[in-house]
Amino acid sequence: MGLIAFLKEKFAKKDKKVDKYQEGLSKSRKNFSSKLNNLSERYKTVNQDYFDELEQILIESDAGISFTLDVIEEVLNQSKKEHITDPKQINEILVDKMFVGYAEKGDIQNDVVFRKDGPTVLLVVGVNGVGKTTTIAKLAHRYLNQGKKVLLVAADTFRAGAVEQLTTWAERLKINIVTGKPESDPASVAYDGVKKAKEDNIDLVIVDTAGRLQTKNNLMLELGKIKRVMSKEIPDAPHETFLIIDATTGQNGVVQAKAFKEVTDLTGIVITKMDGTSKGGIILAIRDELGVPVRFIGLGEKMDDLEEFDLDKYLYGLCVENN
Ligand SMILES: Nc1nc2c(ncn2[C@@H]2O[C@H](COP(=O)(O)OP(=O)(O)OP(=O)(O)O)[C@@H](O)[C@H]2O)c(=O)[nH]1
Ligand SMILES: [Mg+2]
Repeated sequence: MGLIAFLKEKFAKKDKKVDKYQEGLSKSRKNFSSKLNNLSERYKTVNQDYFDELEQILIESDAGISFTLDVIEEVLNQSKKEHITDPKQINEILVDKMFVGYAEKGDIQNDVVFRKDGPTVLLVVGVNGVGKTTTIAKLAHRYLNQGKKVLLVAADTFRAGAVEQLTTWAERLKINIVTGKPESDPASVAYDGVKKAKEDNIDLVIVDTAGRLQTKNNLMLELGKIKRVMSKEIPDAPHETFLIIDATTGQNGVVQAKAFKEVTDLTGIVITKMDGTSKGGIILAIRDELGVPVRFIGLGEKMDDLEEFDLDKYLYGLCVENN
């Protein structure tokens, strides 16, 4: 059984979670899956033009040149080997290869990996406006629901309003927050945060950072300093570093991801605003370039609009029309 048939069977009985995915991915699906279907209807058998168009569809979905070329080559090879010329079958092979293309690039992991003793520290990084603070609130909400003690740390001391924004979320979530004075050193706030987390027996400390665009060198220095001071209180902190990428920024998101990966050890990616893009292939491009697992995706502005990234649901949402 091909992957499309498998996914249809798996998700035929709609549960709420799948629906949320499907709803959030509807713009991307319209763009990708309808083009795919349209293509297979225009051709009786596949030829080079067919593969060129297929390639174009993937690139237009922001799956990235390198991922696209690899996947198309795989499809081409399999179709030759098995003498497959039916466009519908080719499209099925394509989805199989997209699955493998993501899966083989590295680990698959969603939830924060909690330490057995002492607080787990999660550092959240990303450029301006991508959704860091909102994602932090969503993650706090998720882990509070799982019975964890969560502390927020507003190490974004750069932008006026940033501290208030996180404080408002902390109030809504009814949890504590550690803040510093405006323009104070982000590292000193981060230090105060992990210190308090130890004192209060916190399970998860989430550290918000400034999204200002800076040179690679400055970014490296700032993140390096934050890490250094935190690890004075909690060895190996941060245990997780999530990079937040805005799906609507397209290939620019890939450029950001590469830049951050060069200056810091990322353990996960969160792709936000998936609900606002028709180019959901961005997840494939980022995975291809970084190998880091996409841990969660943002599907809206509300506290519970965060879902674990699930490759099956994602491909079903992207590739299967009328689901
Ligand atoms: N539709 C949608 N909007 C989102 C999502 N995540 C965040 N947003 C919105 O994006 C905007 C920016 O979010 P913030 O959380 O303030 O982004 P930030 O990265 O903290 O921004 P800076 O602190 O200025 O760098 C807000 O209006 C959020 O509501 C999402 O998954 N979907
Ligand atoms: Mg922010």
